[in-house]
Amino acid sequence: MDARSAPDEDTALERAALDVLDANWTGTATVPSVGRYPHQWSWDSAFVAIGLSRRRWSRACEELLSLFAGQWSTGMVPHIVFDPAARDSYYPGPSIWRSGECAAAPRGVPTSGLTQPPLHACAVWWIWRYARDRDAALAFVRRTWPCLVAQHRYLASARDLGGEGLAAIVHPWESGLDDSPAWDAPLAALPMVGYACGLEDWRSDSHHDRWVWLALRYRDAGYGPGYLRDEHPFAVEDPMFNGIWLASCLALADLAGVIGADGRPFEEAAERIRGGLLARLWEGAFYARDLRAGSLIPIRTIGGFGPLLDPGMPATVVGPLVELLESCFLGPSGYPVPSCEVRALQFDRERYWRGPSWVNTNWLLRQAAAGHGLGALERLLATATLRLVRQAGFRECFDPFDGMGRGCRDFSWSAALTLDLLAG
Ligand code: 2M8
Repeated sequence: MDARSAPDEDTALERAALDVLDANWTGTATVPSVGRYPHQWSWDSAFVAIGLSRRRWSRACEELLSLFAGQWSTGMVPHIVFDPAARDSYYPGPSIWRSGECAAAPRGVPTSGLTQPPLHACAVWWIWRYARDRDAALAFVRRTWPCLVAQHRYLASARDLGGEGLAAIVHPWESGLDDSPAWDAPLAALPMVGYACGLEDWRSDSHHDRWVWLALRYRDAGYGPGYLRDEHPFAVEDPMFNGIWLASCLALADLAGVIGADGRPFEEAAERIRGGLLARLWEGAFYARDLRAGSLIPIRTIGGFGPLLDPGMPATVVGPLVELLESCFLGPSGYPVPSCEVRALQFDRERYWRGPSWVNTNWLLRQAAAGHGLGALERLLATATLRLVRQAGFRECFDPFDGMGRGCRDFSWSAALTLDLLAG
C-alpha cells in the first residue's frame, strides 16, 4: 500500500491524530498518554509542539510555555512537569522528587530533577516558521529566547562533565531512550539495590530499582552540580542527546537572526559539539561514552544516529552511518527503525527501547536525512512511519518485524508527528 496516495485517508488520519491530541490536552499541556503518563514530559512536549505548529499554532506555543514554567533557575528544563491533579498516579511522582525542597526549582510547580533531550529550540523554530501571525510569532520567540539560552548555558556548564564540550546525561531517563541496552553496563556497575516499587510490566523491572536509586541519590545530594561532577556514579555522553543539542544550537543561531541577537555563539557551540562528537564518540559508528568507566559502550543503537541531525557532519562520517543504518537496522526489519541493532544479543523486539520502532526517532532520522539531501531515505522513513500508524494506530511504539503496536494507545508524539509527516 502506498501510504501517501489517498487524500481522504490522509484527512481521516489527520482528524484521528488531532482527536488524540485534543483528548490528551489538560488545558495547559499535552500528556503523552492519559493512563500511563499523566503529566507533561519535556521532549514529548517539543514533539507535540512541532506537530501542532501547522494545525493548532497557539496551542503549540502554550505547550512550550507550560513546560518552561517548570524550568529551574539553573536553566535546567525538567524532564517531567507534574500535574497536581494527577499527582498520585505515576511512579516516581512529586513526593519522590521533592523539587519544592530545592532552592533552584520553581515555586508551586512540582517537577522531576532530571532533564531530557533539548529539542526545544528546534520546536520554537518550527513554531516561528509556520506562524501566520508574524507579530505573535515574534513575541513568542522573544518570550522563549531567555528560557532557551538558559537551558543551553546549563548544559554547557553543569553538564560538560567530560570537559570536552559534550553534555553528559546522569540518568538513563535523561536520554529519553530509557531502557536502551547502551545503559546496561553503566547500570550494572552500580551497587545492588532493591525497592519494592511494584513495577511489573513490559519495561525492564530489573533496571527499575537502579533507576530509582540513581534518582534518589541525586535528590539526596540536593541536585547539586558539584556532586554530579565528583560523585554521581552514572555519567554518559550520549550521541542522540548531543546530536539534538547541536541541532538546537543551530536553531538558536537562526532564531537569533529573528530577534536581532548575535547568532555566532550558538554556531560556535554547534561546532564545539560536532568536534566533541567526532573526537570522543566516533569509532566507525557513534557510541555512547561511559565517563565513569572511561570507555565507549560498544553497542549500536538508534542513539548512534543522533549526530546525523547535524547537517555539517562530514561526508566521511555520513556515508558509513547511512550504510550502517541500511545494513543493520533497516535491512533486517520490516518496519523501520528498530531501536537497537537487530543482530545484537541485547536486541528484543518487545521491550521498550531495546528493539521496537518509534515514531519520534523515525521522525528525527527523517529530518536528518533531509538535512543531508538523502531524498530516498527521507521518503522511505516518512512512508514507513505513516504505514505503521495507519495499520496499528498511534501506539507508543511498534514491533520492527510485523508492525504490531506496543505500549500505550493514543500516544501523543505518534499522533503529533503524524500531522507533520502528512503535511509533507
Ligand atoms: C518513557 O520514559 C518515562 C520516564 O521518563 C517512563 O518510562 O516512565 C520514555 O519513552 C521517554 O522517552 C518518554 O519521554 C516518556 C513519556 O512518553 O516515557
